Amino acid sequence: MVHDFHNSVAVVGLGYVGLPLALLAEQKGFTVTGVEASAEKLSELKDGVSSIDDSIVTDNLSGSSVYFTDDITSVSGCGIVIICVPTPVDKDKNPDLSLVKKAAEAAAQSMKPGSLLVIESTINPGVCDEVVIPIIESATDHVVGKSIHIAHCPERINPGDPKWNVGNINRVLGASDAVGLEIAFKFYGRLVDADIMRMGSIKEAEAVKVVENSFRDVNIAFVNELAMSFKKLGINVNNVIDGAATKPFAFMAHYPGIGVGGHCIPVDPYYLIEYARSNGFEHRFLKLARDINESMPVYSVDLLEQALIERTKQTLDKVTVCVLGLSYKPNVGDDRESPAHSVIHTLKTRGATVTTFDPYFPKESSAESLDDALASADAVILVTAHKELQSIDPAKLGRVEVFLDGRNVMREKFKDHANRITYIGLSS
Ligand code: SAJ
Repeated sequence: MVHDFHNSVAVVGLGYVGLPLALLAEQKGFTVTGVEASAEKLSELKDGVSSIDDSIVTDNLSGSSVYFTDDITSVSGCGIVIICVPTPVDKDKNPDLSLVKKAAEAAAQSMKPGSLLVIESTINPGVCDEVVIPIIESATDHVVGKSIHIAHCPERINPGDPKWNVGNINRVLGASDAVGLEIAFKFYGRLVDADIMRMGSIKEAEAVKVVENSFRDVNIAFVNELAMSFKKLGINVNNVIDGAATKPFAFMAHYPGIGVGGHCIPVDPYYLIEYARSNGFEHRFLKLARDINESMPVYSVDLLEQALIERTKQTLDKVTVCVLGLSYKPNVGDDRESPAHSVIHTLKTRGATVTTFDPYFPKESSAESLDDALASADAVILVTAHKELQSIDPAKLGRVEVFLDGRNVMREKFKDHANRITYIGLSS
């Protein structure tokens, strides 16, 4: 083990990004301090407990010697301090940097000369240079690039992914100065068994993350628009995408759905849109992609209502609709920016009675079980393709007459029930 100042590492924010990072660093021989503001989470961590679905946490939390604390001044003994706090958007989709700013200022006030502050939280280009560094230099005697170094290494955690984790995902790195870049490069080189690309500046590193996630958002918007178009043309867009994906180069399959949720994809484009706008450029394409993806929940409810009227002559204000799934993606319990919220709001606004069920959200579900949620339903909307929800048997759907499959995963199951239930997939 290298006994030097940069062998002591602090991680600020112990969520799905920070906790696996802290535990992996400990496994790699670093002395690790974990700073967590939530008293409840801190108490669980001290008891070796966490609800974070990540193999590194599952394998290493119990018996770990990470020093868990809520006292950010404890970073004073660490040569490397890594900030992994949330960077959400507010209700008007404006970036909210408040947690990053607070953590950076508090940490820097305790950090010693020669130490390195790394931000892993997703931030837009310009945040380090124009927000974080000025805050640090006005709140402390530090001179960034001299007494303290700043780097950005955007997190790339994919929640629930059994293959990719903080230990094996390639990373990009930008820093305020050459010394800081090398300290960071050495640290991540020891931490991860993957490639570390040194960018030309902190701004380039910040841009990588918002670009990779905006790339995904626009590709999803592309297939969502195709789905709406092909619905009119009587073409199954998923089959067409699968056909296009047989091309071994220059095509990357994405699939239409009832909406784009999560803490990354629907959020990160707004960081770039807002920063570019404040510098005189309008990202029309990124904004259009966001508008298309944000329109999918209402588009799906419209499809449901049309099918209900055709089959039962009833509008939504006359029926009970069961919404299945609150999470933004399958087999995880995370409802941040989930399209389920917009689907439920739209149904209620149109007068429908709504029941909900998500096995990962027992308390938030209106029914205690899937059967209870379905018992009184005249129609169903599947928002999340949890494996438990895909086990539904169409023959046991009681009086359900319309089933809208927001993730296009159950067409096969319903093909022999058309006499009783109108099945609608988004893909055709
Ligand atoms: N979605 C679609 N169609 C698609 C893919 C996704 O509608 O073809 C929807 C999902 O249903 C979900 C949302 O988009 O509601 C986001 O899905 P996601 O698979 O991108 O899941 P995330 O938010 O966990 O994205 C993470 C991101 N990782 C990081 O930001 C570090 C993202 O960059 C990854 O590309 C993604 O995982 C991944 O590849 O799984």
